[in-house]
Amino acid sequence: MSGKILSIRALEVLDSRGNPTVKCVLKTPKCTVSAIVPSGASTGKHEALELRDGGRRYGGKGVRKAVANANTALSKAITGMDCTDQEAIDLVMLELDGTTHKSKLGANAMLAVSLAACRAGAVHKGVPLYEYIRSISESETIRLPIPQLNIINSGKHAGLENDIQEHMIFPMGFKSFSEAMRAGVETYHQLKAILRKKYGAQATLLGDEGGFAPPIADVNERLTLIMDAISQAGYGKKIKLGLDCASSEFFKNGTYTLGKKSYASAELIDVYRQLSKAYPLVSIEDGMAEDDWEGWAFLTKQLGNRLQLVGDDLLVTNEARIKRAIQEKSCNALLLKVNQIGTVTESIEAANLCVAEKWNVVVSHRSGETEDDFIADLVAGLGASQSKFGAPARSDRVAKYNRLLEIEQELGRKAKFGN
Ligand code: 2PG
Ligand code: MG
Repeated sequence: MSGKILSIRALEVLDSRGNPTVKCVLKTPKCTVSAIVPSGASTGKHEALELRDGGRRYGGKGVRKAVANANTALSKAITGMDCTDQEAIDLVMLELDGTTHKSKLGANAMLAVSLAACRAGAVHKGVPLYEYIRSISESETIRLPIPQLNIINSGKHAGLENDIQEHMIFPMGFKSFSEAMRAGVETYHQLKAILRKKYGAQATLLGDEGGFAPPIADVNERLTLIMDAISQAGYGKKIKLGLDCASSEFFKNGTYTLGKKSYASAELIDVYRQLSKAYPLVSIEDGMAEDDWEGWAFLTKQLGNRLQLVGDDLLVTNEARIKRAIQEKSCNALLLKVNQIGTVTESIEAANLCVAEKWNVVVSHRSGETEDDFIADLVAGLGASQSKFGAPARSDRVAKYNRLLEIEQELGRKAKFGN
């Protein structure tokens, strides 16, 4: 049956923070599929534009303009195209927008269409979405990722300033995704028990990504509690640690401020070095701010041989910035967020660029998510070695983990996992 796109219809729906976002429903003769766009809070300033309405409605966060763009200009251009031609669809949208940051039509409008088209493409090819993504990305293999689980939330995701944003566990010493998940979840529950006992039930309230947001100012204390949870859950050396510092959020006028202390780039790198000596830290994301290229190069020179250094706000899933980072040896891993760039094709290109460089690729959610589990198929289809989908709590996060568990079961003994 023809893969001709019969119609696309966009609408305004809500994300996990109760903010408006764009959903797209796409029809072909064979299927009706949909996709919903996520949204960040600690957003990088070089990300593609998330078009919001401004004004009073939803505190300015309405997406009626983006929805209208999808329903008029994009619909007109895309209707009649073949849903199995992802590259052509994305290219038409890019040309129609014509700006570097998708500021005319909005990356949220374009991504909703792009994701929905990809889902329809899989249906028409008669394969699971992850297999379809594997084929269009020409990735070597389907793989289940090591899940980075953000179990203590702070910074913007917990209403705080001048703080490290995410404290993650990396269940690495396991044979399968489901075993890694189980260990991560048991550690999460153990941490909850520890926090409740030590600080009371209030300390177990959750931040935006489902991790706990206890009133503990010191990062050492947080990591020590996580280590206690790992050991009490019985996982000793099998679970490692990672941080997303989201340092663009605490960088101003050339200085980083953590709590009440200020640091130059080199001093902050020393803090990271100390942390990596005191704890089994394997990964630091956004250790330096989005435009501190010098700081990034120094960080990588100092710690890049023993730590995974992930570029999020630095790279914004953008080919040009990734190329510069490769050239300047700024980091050694990519955080891939589809809404930072706005199309499936560009996301795949960003991943492939990094794979060719032997960088790790971490497929990531946003702090504002929905029930859409597209990124689970994306990480598996790209064969990327890691996912970052938050804590194992709240349906907006768990939807992705549940989809990965389903993919693992579907693949059976063929399922590859981790590196
Ligand atoms: C990050 C993300 C996801 P946000 O900084 O990596 O955890 O947060 O979506 O708020 O940018
Ligand atoms: Mg980040």
